[in-house]
Amino acid sequence: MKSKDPAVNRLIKVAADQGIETVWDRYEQQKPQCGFGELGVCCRNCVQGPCRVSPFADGPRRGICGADAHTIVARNLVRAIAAGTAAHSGHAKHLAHALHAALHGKAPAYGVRDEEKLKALAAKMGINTDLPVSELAEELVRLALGQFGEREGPMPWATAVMTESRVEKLAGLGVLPSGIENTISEMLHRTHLGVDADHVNLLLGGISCAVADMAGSHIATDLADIMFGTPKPVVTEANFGVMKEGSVNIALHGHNPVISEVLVQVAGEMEQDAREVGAEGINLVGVCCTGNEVLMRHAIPPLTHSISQELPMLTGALDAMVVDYQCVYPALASVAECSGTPLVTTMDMAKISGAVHIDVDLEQAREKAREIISLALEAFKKRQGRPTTIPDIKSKVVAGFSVEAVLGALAAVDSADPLKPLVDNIASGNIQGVVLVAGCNNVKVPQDENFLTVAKELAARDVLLLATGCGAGAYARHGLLTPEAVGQYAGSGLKAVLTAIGEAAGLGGPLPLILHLGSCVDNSRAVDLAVAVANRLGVDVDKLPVAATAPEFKTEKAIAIGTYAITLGLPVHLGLVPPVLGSAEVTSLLTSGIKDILGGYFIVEPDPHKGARLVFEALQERRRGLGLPSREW
Ligand code: BF8
Ligand code: SF4
Repeated sequence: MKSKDPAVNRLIKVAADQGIETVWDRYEQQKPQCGFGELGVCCRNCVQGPCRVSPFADGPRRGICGADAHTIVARNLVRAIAAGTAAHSGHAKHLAHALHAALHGKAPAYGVRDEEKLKALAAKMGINTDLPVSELAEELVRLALGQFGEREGPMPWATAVMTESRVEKLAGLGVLPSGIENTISEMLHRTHLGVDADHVNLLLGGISCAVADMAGSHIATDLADIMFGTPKPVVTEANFGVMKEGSVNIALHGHNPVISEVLVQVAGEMEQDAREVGAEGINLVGVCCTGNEVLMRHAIPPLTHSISQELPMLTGALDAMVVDYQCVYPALASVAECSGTPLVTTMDMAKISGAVHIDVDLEQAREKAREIISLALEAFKKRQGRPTTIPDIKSKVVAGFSVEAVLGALAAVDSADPLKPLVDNIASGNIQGVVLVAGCNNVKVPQDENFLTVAKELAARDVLLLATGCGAGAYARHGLLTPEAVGQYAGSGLKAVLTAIGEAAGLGGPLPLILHLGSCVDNSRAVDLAVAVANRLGVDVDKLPVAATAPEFKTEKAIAIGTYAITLGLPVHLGLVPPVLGSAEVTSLLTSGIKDILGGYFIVEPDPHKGARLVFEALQERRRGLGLPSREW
């Protein structure tokens, strides 16, 4: 089985019937995958290599320069964290540049849309909030851009978002980053041939880089909220059934809302143009994290996620796939060629050969968006009279749970102390703990299977679930982001709490079973919630019954996020084995030794039932530590 999503399976069959290759075919072609790579013991960091260290006694124990398995595994891991950090923080920097350009009259499509968030954030960062909005925004952007290069002293976007005791702990370990890009650069330096050859020291460097990743992700969330609005609960539908044969269907894919926000605005203005080509209208749909961004702020329906991204074109009804960057498979260009759907790349740093490239620069963003949508209108005209295959499968979705929205709902129960209902219910055991389900789909796992299993196991045991990224997308497509799913899957305690909060907040029923916090940079929202609860209780995050799981993770970004989560003190379950087993020392440090240092640690368990159980037991250990009643699995 390739996917648990019936719509995806139907389109995989269409691909097979048409002889179009997909990610699942290419995975088969790659088998057997290289065992050295899987263990993390392959090094290509210089041209004397590639070297690989053998896990067997009779094979080579060191690379040509003498690097041992521990060094090679740690170097590879740390490079992955650095790459993930570069991706999240590059995304943040684009937002900062867009806001900066807007403030200087050079990006007319952009500006400050959420003054309240701007003021709240400025206050958190120690900026005088009496300034007029434009000056306040200017100060904040300057501070944000100042997080990237080398700076004196720690970064406020790292220290202001953690508990004080965590800041002290990380300062004591010497792992507070001195600037996001400075830290990324240092990790590339340290992993060059002949620099850092102490795996513990390398991993500490990786932890510092992961803190930089958290800061970069946080900047991305904060600036997107300020520029485009802080999400509030929205209701829509997900999966292929949201495509409309008679409309101009445009998929927005990638990560950065800088491009997609303008497309949303301009599409709204071009409805009449669509009718003139015989369409009922323009139907925007989302893929991956750009899809999450526009879902959270504009209720744009999420279509599909991660490994199934090639399939929308096979419906014969997609009129453009517009991509920005990250997690965009190059394979889309070949499918576009077969299906005739325009694939449009929009950023000069992320082109795909075979795609149409229209650079959506800040100065002319609206004009460029118009050009892109016009391409889709042309494609719509051309496809008239051709058959389409749109799987008629869709689920209701309730999304849009920013921290502000969550606190807003809780405030309906206790306006003086919004966190009290949450904390009280955790203490009583109605809620056994809180688990963030994050990360990607991975072709090595039947799509969504681990996500579904982990959520059902934990919800039945009264664990409150939060989701981001393609994990949230999986839950959207399977109907778990709904109040209806509460009746079906929640344990009695969780059900009572979600119902009481939902009713107090005027929703006329429970909150959804799982709260969709947003894209992967929006894991920063989960950090804020955990830190708020920790501060409310006067303990550090590593004492809370809070954990994370990435049951189908794939990317370097996911590795960076997992590492910052353990750095904050969370147990983090991984549903695939990361490439570290080639070093017993690195493996044992990440899964147990580090617990004594940070409180957080990785739990690696590919079986999702067992993974859920281990996460639940980690929550129970924390509950016992706080003197709260605990439960057996
Ligand atoms: O940033 S969950 S496959 S789309 S990396 Fe990518 Fe993974 Fe999806 Fe979003 Ni996150
Ligand atoms: Fe081999 Fe060392 Fe070069 Fe890596 S850095 S490829 S282990 S010689």
